[in-house]
Amino acid sequence: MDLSPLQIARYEYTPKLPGMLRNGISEICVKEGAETQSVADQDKIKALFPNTYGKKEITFEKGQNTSPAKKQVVGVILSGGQAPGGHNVVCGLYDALKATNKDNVLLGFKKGPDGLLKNEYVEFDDKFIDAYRNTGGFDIIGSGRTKLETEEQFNIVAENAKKNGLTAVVIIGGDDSNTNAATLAEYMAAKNTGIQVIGCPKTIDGDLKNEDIEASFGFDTATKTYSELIGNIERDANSAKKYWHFIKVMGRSASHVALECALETQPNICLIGEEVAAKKMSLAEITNYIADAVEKRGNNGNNFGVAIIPEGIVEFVPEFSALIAEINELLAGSKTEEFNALPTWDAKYQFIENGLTKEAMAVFALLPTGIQQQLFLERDPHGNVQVSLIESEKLFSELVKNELAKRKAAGTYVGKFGAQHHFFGYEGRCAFPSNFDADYCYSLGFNAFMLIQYGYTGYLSKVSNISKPADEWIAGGMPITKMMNMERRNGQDKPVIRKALVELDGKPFKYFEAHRETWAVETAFTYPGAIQYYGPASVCDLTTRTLALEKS
Ligand code: FBP
Repeated sequence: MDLSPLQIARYEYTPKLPGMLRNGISEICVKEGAETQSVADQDKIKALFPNTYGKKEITFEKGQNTSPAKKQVVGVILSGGQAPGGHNVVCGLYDALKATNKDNVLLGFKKGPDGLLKNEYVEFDDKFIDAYRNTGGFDIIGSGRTKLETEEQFNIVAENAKKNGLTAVVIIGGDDSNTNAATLAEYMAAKNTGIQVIGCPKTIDGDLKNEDIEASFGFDTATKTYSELIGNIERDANSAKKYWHFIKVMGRSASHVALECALETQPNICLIGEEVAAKKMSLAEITNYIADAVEKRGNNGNNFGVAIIPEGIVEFVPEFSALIAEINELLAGSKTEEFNALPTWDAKYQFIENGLTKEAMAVFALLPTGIQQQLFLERDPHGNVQVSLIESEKLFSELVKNELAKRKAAGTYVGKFGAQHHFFGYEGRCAFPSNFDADYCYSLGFNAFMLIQYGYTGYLSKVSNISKPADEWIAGGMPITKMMNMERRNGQDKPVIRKALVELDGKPFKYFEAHRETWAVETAFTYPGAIQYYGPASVCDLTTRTLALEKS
């Protein structure tokens, strides 16, 4: 058997398009809305994007297709981390392109931006595309994290595009990749290349969203996958009644993934990085917050529970970020070699103690030895601590264990504490896309081609009203510059798409906040189970709780 039964079944699935795109290509017309402005720093963004700034929002409608009949040769890349549904963006793009003119060509550039720079691509045909319909992963052409941002890179991309007769490039990526898409679009327009650039909003992290983009694709499937696993662990915890499970979930800095999983599974604890930052919580305060729940439950005879920890949590703890900054300084330049040459951990500890300020050392001393050593082992190519690799699930369970030992000695805690650790990230990034992601992604790709066909550039493919059934979805496009502001990056002010962190006055967080005290002490677990692809829409076509609450 070469294919799994589900794979075969998913090939047959027909993704749902927004109602207005369902009448056939000849009946899709465009309606232009108001001119746009960037979310902040309008003068600066306008000056940096003179050719693509201020363009109009557009929506598609049923009506006579009036787009020019020219042959299109489109190049597409997948950029950044995998997210379920990427293949369907390519399939939707391909189907719209071929339905418009069978001589149109779609080239898939390999391994992300590198493919455009090295001119490595495949030409898609029906057989190629059919093997990837409704499947997870980015293996169709691969992905990469090279940033497309320098003039030199743009020159190479333009040269390669010209060589292949490209009329447009589609960049499927997150906030950084789409920022680069906007810059590339501006470059192509300024040089009068005639090459259009369109972006599609991808990332499981859920942090590419704003008043126009209701959700990035992949967030739905990834969080459903993690929630299934967390629900299974909750059942196990509630069956065995002997472990506290500390579960770190991916999502980079923002805590959208953790929050969505908490809304789906009602764990005892879920930390939210943005709240930790807003309240300037210390490691001790976070530890006490978790230990309080463990103590209450343990004293009631419930020596088990589940705590969700967002990947980016430690960056939000002010004293921890200060410590990381000092460690980066301490090991700058040749000092790393000096440190590495020290023969024992004791000697290294001495070096650290001599080099850190008293405040930073006090935080460092609190950490379990394993985490202390991790901070000096895992460095990125620039010599910085890789914060996302810190095993924060182990960090907090260790700190809680130490705190509980004190409480036991003081006689306030009478329970038992045993911990298990998990990290869920890669498990969810290439899952078969949920029906929602399969439909949304296919629509984004189809829509991206309609934007190309109507001559737009520097736009993000936009499908909105997505908390409703697909026939009510609204297809269109939004100038990427509308989502941009100036931010400090590597010591320079740069125009970037504004990243969306969890809003503490938003409905998803408010709902969580209103329930978490009960969830902390009671066993209120909910078990979402596996993603369902076939069956009633009430089970199979559900959007995330985050989206449902935001739109409620
Ligand atoms: P994108 O922002 O590129 O979509 O990537 C998301 C992500 O899955 C993060 O949640 C995670 O921190 C990171 O990628 C992991 O990256 P890598 O695949 O390079 O290990």
